[in-house]
Amino acid sequence: MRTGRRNRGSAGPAVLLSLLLVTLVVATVYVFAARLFPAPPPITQVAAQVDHQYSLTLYAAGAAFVFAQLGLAYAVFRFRDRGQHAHFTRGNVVLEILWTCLTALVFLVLGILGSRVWAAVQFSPPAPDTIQVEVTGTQFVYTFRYPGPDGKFGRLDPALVNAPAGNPLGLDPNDPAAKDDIVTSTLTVPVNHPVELLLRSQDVVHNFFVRELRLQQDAVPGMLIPLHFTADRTGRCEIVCTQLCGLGHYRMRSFLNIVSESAYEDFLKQQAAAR
Ligand SMILES: [Cu+2]
Repeated sequence: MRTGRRNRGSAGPAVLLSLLLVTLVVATVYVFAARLFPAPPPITQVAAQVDHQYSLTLYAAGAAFVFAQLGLAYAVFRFRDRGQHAHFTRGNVVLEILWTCLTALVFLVLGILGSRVWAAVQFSPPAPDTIQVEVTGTQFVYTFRYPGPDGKFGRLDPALVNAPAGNPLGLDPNDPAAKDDIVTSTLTVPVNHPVELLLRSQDVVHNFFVRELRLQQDAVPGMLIPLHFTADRTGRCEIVCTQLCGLGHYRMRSFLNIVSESAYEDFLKQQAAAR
């Protein structure tokens, strides 16, 4: 009878694999705990709520990840081949039900908490004194339009779009409401003042993303998508496009300047004078 040492598996591979798993867990936890790639500080109340929600999700998912991977490392080592007979198990129904319900519960709670933050952006109407700015994505630039002193956006005609001639949006010169519209290549807004962006696209799907706002929204051709925020500090943030919108996608970016109320008024006057 061939039994004993010759059939017994070596402990080496099991030990190595367990150690590899433990090392990966430690390295992953370190990357997050040491904040190696921190996000810039949030500049709106909603952004701070998003961060809080993100931390909750990260802690819940992180705990599950650590337990699952350490459990795996333990199982690999503990149940390695020692020449014993393999065991067949049909599992444990009670345990299966328990951890399925537990996982569902974690998902539900995180989902319900997160939906409140999401709804604060998507479902709440902007305040009455909100400043509206239209944001147009075009391969591969952003163009911003302010309605001007009349508070009305003028008519756009796709047939009139001519960026080299200084009319990137196709403003209709025959529409009186279009006469005072201000078109810029960067976005300037006042601090502590609600702003509503109206996102549109001239060609393909783009995505408006500002890390400091924790806001990311697709701009879809044929749709006007509103997005509102109130920045609580002045500064300059990068606006990027996060949809792979073509070969020049990598250079599609602009800036969001958050300035004081008086600097904002000056900005509007300057732009109006430059028209
Ligand atoms: Cu784009």
